[in-house]
Amino acid sequence: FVLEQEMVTGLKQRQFFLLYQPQVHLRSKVLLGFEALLRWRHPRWGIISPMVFLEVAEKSGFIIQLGEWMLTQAMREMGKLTAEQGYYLSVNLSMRQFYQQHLPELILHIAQETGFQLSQLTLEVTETMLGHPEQAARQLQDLHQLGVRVSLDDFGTGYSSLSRISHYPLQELKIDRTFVQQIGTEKGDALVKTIINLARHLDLDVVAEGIEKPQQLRFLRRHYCQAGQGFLFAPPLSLDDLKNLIRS
Ligand code: G
Ligand code: G
Ligand code: MN
Ligand code: NA
Repeated sequence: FVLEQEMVTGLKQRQFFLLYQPQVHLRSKVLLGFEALLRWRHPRWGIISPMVFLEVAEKSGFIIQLGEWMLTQAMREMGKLTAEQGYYLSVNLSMRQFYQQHLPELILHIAQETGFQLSQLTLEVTETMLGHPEQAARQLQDLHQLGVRVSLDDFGTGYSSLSRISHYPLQELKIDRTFVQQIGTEKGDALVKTIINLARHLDLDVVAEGIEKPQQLRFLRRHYCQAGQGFLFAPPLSLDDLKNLIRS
């Protein structure tokens, strides 16, 4: 309850902010876009990870407001960069936010207000979020109509049925970092190869997350994973740091 009150106050007092982690083309290392990652700078508790507060926000329903703020902030901050240079912006949706009835209208409205090109937007949803298959399919269709891309985040860690995944209008699979970390073991190699092949067969782009080691990068390249993100390239960056990186 305290946490919830603090979040409400925090949003009013502009304590939330976004970092952006670069996503690169693995063969050329060309910058493709970035994933927006939410942070909370609390006046007494310091910087708080979304792992700590998202669950509370989701349970209380505050995520709806916070999610709207996040979408607006990300599209406002990134509108110009993405339009001028063709970068993609990825944002994470939470469960409640995804099933919010008016999400497509909301996204359209924010895009119009901020001048953001929706063709440059990728929405990340997790497998767990697709638990209500009919509703999920309808929402994904409506989002698809807007021209946004949809990415299946944390792929392989949930329980989605493969046959269902192949019927959803998805454009991208993200290989969860727990699999990337297992590259170099027999099982890890097999899992990662399988996910890359699955993506290819379903005609989906594939992005590996949590790439930390050159050996992981080599493996992913060798098996034709197109894109990735991770500390090996760059951590989540402030907007200023991101702009400096792009200039350099
Ligand atoms: O950046 P970090 O590793 O701290 O993120 C932790 C988790 O929080 C990740 O699972 C990430 O997907 C999630 N997350 C980060 N930013 C957002 C956001 O804006 N909205 C939602 N729903 N989840 C986010
Ligand atoms: O679940 P999702 O993919 O949205 O989470 C992204 C999270 O991964 C962010 O919290 C980000 O800080 C974290 N992250 C990004 N790069 C790396 C990395 O190379 N290694 C690890 N361990 N975490 C990373
Ligand atoms: Mn993500
Ligand atoms: Na993930």
